Amino acid sequence: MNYPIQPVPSSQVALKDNFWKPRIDINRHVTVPFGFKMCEETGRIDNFKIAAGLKEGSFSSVFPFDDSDVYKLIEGASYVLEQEYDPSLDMFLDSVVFYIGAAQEDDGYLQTWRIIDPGKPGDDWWGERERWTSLMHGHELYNVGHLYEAAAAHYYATGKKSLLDIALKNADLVAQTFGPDKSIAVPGHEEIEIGLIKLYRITGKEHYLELAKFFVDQRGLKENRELWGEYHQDHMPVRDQRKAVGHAVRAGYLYSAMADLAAYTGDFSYLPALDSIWSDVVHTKMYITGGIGASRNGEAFGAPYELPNAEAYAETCAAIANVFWNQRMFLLSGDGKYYDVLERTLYNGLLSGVSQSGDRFFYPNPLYSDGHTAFNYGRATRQEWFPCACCPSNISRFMPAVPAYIYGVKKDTLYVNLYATNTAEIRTDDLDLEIQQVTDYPWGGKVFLHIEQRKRNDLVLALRIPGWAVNRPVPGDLYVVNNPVGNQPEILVNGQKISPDVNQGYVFIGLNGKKEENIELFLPMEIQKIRAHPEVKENAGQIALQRGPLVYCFEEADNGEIIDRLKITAEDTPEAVESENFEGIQEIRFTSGDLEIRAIPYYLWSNRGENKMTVWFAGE
Ligand code: FUB
Ligand code: ZN
Repeated sequence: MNYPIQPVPSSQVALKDNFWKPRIDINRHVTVPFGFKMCEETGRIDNFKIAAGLKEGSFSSVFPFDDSDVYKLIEGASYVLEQEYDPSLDMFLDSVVFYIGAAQEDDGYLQTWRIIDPGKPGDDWWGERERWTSLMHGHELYNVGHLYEAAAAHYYATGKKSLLDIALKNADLVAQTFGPDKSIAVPGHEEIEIGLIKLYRITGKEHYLELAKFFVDQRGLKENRELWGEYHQDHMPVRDQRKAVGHAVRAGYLYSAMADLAAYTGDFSYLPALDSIWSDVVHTKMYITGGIGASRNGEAFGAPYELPNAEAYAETCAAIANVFWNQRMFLLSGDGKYYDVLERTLYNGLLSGVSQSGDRFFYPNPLYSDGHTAFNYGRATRQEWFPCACCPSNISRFMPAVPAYIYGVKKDTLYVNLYATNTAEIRTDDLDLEIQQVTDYPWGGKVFLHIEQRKRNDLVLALRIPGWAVNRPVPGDLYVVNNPVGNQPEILVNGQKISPDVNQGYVFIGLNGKKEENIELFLPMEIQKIRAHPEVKENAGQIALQRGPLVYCFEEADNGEIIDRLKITAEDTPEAVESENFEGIQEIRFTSGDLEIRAIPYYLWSNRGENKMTVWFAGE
């Protein structure tokens, strides 16, 4: 069993665009090396050396999940290697993998804080002296989930089994420990499930898949254990859950694992829960930026329509989890509504998590800042690192994976899900072709596609028509367009205009075996004024500006003190203009009274230090 739609892996997609490629290059040259440097400086790598007995010392960092940052960086570095080999990075990874292997106990156990000092316990984080007795907060299973994901990436990138063998040995220990006739427990932070499924995909060994299923199915079963409640999505069996609750990253990883289980086991009984939770999020709990997990209280989902702007949490990791989940929902269903959410999150609330320079980060991603309140763990702007460094390390592994979100394949159908200049090789049992995309998306809406079939097959090209291009910014009514644009998407096939019939967000174009085909897509790029559902009280009487997939915001650096007094009338006509401050960026300008107001894409904000900012402002 597998997902009916397969993503085309990054290794087959060569990005050549001016938007993602420079950012992926910065991730390669800055974010990944910087992350490893911070892991060295903060003792995260030393923890493995100390656990191995290769260095004197005590566990030197703050949280029990600090090992996971090293694993996430290895995952990111592996994708970097896969895209372009770098012998020095390969050797560096070998050295880190050596320390990880040296730290691993003989039976496969791996958790530096406990190996270094099993007497450390005492508070909530560290838990009890014995292994596996502090699963609620100790992150023993969370950490190794990231180890498994890193091992899979490292194996695919290098062909080496060094990290994979460490991961498998650990996973076998976990499988000997947990299960129906063994320890009945669940991880306090979901993540191991996704990792185990990756190990299953590599090895074909069913017990990894079964263990992932056990951990997911065990949640909320009160007959067997004391439940941990909503924060951990452990309040009722997962199939009965209908609302998004609790810690948003935990939830996003759980929902991703449920989608994986449906795909790989054929157990579709997870789907009613997934469908209903997804609607709950998208219709009532998601920011216009795609950010989720609005509440600072527990980094968690709030009540429906509880979407504060200044206090928004919208953690970068939760945006990443939202993308993971929505891609899986698309791969299961072929429905473009999932890509509408994915694209919104990707270009806005996820990309905002990393600075243009690649070495400054947001943990929360608010939609308003007064320029002073220290919303970002001690500062009112981006920070270079956090004691809890989950977001920077997550960004480092996410960015190089972006090319894998562009295409999907199902038998003779090629889905084009995201638009960016690239060349991709598609080789499956049914298809053998090269596709070229040329576009300046997200700044312009024209996309040129050239397809060259090496083996002439019937081919169906599924072109995604983003919801925003037909005045539907999100599935549902949480956000609507105040000034619906008249222009509709247009498509030309070999110069002939066709009438696009949009089905589940796609136009399906049958291409009957011609060697070469040219397709042109025109998406209307008018500026849209977006209004929130009336139940989002904070946004009453306000609008946000969007152009293409990008949500815009106003910064003090461009507009001075008037940020809190901005207003746009129905007659004001904002225009997209080349920015003078950010190269290659289209900003939005309009005149209010005698003032010229400027908006920049939300993801770019706070690249100029502490600064007032707002997404929503008075208007119609
Ligand atoms: O608990 C591990 C990670 O730290 C979570 O995913 C983040 O939300 C942060 O709390
Ligand atoms: Zn995070």
